[in-house]
Amino acid sequence: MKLTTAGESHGKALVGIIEGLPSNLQIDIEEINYYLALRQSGYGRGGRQKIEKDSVEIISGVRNRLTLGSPLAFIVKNNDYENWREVIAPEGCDTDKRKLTCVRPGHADLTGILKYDQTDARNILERASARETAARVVGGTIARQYLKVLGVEISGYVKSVGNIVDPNIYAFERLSEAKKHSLFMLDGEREKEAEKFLDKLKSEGDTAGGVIEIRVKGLKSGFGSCMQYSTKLDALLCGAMMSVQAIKGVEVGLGFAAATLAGSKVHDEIYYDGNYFRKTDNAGGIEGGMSNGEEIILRAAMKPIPTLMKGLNTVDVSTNKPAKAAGERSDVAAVCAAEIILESVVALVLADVVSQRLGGDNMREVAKRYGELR
Ligand code: EPS
Repeated sequence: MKLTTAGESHGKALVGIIEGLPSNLQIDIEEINYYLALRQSGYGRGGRQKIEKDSVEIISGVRNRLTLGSPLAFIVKNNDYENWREVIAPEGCDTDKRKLTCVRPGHADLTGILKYDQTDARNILERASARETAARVVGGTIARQYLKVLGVEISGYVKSVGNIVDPNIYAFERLSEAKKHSLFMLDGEREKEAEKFLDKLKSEGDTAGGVIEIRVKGLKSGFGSCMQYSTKLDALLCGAMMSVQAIKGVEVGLGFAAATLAGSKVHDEIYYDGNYFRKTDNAGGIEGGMSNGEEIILRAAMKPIPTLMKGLNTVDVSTNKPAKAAGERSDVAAVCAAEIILESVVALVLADVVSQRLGGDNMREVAKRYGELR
């Protein structure tokens, strides 16, 4: 199962095509719109989110809310296009307007204009922008609906904003509460502290990142493979998480902390009571590149957003003179958006490995084959 996306940040729309969906999967459009709205939410978002009210329009592959087994195509319109038409329209526009030459450190601007032989970083940033992730949330929610039929659920929360860290460990069942919080944090006191921290950064024209934890419950053992490096489940999940804009680090289970401990404190000992089980899950549900049936635990570190209202030192590439980087409007933090996007890309990877292992042209076959697994 594969998702391809297209679309620029201020273009007409974001577009996606999902190939490899079996027939007769029930598509819940309200749920897709719910996750699209969540991706736009969260304390610290900028003015753009007041302009957009994302909702999906399915173009093909679904009839009467059931997939047909054909490619599923969809669009998410950009309301802001009306304000940008004269700057960006494919049919012809004024490319001298809204030119961006004071390239932003930390963004794709400089390397992109050199690589693609451009003089205006708008031709780069429009696609590099995290606006693209709305399409991944649509695809990810459809993948989530496929997984849910098999009893696989994905959830998560924000573990830290800047250096305000929630050290608590939560049961999977509690994680869904996070979506009701302003920063998707489960610790109310720390969340208030984080809001104040973001207010201060906003007044200074600065930005922040954070750490997001994603968990998966209900995936049976044996997804992914130890037989070829390119099919290892942890590699696929970490690669997908790193592909989300601004993600700079990922870990599985104990992750980096495992490197500081003795082996006897790290590896999850094995017991049998009719079924194999563990008393700990330091491996984060993945051993040898395969799911081991325990909860999958993933964390991602998001860097601070690279568009700063105060503008970092840079070079104006039209003159090569020192300048302040462009900063028209910006989110102060987008950790809630990242949480939803990370859940979505995890869903896409898992739906893909499940469909590779089980095949199945229709959902009845998929569910039967999954049910027969040990
Ligand atoms: C982004 C810059 C901002 C963000 C945008 C990502 O957009 P604008 O330049 O229009 O103010 O709001 O994210 C979204 C539009 C979105 O929907 O997530 C960037 O440079 O990456």
